[in-house]
Amino acid sequence: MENTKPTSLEENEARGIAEILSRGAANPSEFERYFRQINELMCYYQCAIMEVETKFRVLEKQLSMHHDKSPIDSIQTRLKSTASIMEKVQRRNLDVTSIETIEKNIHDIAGVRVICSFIDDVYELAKSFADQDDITVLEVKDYIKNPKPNGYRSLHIIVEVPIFLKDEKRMMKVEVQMRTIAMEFWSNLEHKMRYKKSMSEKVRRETEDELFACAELSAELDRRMQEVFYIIEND
Ligand code: 0O2
Repeated sequence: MENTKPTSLEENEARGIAEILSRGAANPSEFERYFRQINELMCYYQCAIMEVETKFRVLEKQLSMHHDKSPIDSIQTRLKSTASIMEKVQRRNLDVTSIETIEKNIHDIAGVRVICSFIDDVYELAKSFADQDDITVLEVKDYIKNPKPNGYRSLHIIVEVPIFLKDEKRMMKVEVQMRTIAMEFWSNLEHKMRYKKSMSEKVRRETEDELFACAELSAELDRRMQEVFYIIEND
């Protein structure tokens, strides 16, 4: 393992991967091949993120020209860390040493989050995006129409998008999360609580109840703000 020299991966991530792979007793040359392949794969996912972000930027440009307002508040992108990809692959009892298995089974390595002011903007943009002829929709989870039991709301779309490399076209999976500013506000706070390890069970339960109540209030706010918007628009 000491002979293995990872190239662009973060040192501690590389060490984590090496540690996981070592359980499968891979030899140094296999490590090197693996690091090279996973770096390459991450680079392709980064390209797919750029493609999807550009598609939303183009839609934003066109729609803001016509409606005199931007339907998009912000776009966030993230590439899942290799350490958390490994962790997810292991959790599902899949083979961490197989790049093909990772690519086939982990759908949220590339993530694009589109945050809109209004719910109708979320659906309008989602439709325009999904209807593009180089986009293949693999899965839609509508947590706006069907919120999670904890109150989580967001529209998730897993798509395949082509990236054009020097000599090949490659289809890459991207998870697109679309939500309103209010949903994003809620989700960030809930995420913070989820990763807080020191909370007592009692406080956690109370906080979850409070967060659920906030999610309902926030959904009501989204509905009413949408109505106010239409009143202003049509007056
Ligand atoms: P992170 O750190 O944001 O990447 P899967 O991803 O398919 O294994 P699942 O639950 O079937 O798992 O997918 P789902 O429901 O589409 O959720 C995937 C992502 O949505 C999560 O990624 C979160 O980003 C977000 N999400 C889903 N449920 C919640 C929730 O209850 N609260 C918050 N704050 N976010 C949620 P990760 O990998 O869990 O996390």
